[in-house]
Amino acid sequence: MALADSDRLFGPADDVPIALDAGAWLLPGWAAGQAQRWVGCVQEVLAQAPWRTMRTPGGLPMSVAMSHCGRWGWVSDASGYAYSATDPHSGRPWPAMPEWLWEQARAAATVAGYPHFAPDSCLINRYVAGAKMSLHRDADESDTRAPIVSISLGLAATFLWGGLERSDRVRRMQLEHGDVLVWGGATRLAYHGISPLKDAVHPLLGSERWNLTFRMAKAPYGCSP
Ligand code: MD3
Ligand code: FE
Repeated sequence: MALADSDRLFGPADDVPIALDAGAWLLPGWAAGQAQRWVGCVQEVLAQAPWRTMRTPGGLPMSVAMSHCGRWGWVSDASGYAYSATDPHSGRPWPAMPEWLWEQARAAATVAGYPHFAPDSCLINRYVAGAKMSLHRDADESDTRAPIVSISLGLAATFLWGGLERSDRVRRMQLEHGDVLVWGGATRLAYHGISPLKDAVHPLLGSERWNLTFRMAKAPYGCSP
């Protein structure tokens, strides 16, 4: 999010989460210092599961390209949305989640007050100019007591943040390179989306924005490591 350093009570390197709402926390720029390593991990995954665009159940191609790692990958096709243990493109299991990614997601969740976060799914989204994500809820996970941890890399985007009803007022906020957000509690089932990405150039990712979302797709929250 666009916070000037002078607006921060603590420097960006501190593990001090900012409360956005009940259960929702922002760690501004938390991933920026090791962005190279995040990118390297994503590239490792992409070598096994390349970017692809899926179709909505209605048959429209999505503008966001996706890949996955971890045990479960989110898939969308004519039969609906589901978590799948295999990549429909290769027929093989999804690439394993690099251990470093798992640890980072877990550390971010712990800082935000969710110490039992043990993600079994990581969705990787790629936005190019014009790509967007319409207002939706993430409700395909089996235990929504677990938060979702999201990491933004590359170009900044306008995040649309609504309420529990589709008709609720929508707030806008900028998600910047390195921002980490933890969505739990009452916000876990809030409507949200991304405005069409503006054309620009980022030093690390060029004309792209990547977003990683770590989830507990199937595991119950609270009894894991
Ligand atoms: C708020 N991705 O993949 S990340 C998605 O930037 C998704 O690619 C967006 O929405 C992106 O489902 C937004 C931030 C995010 C993720 C999950 C949430 C915000 C959330 C779940 C509940 C509330
Ligand atoms: Fe979402």
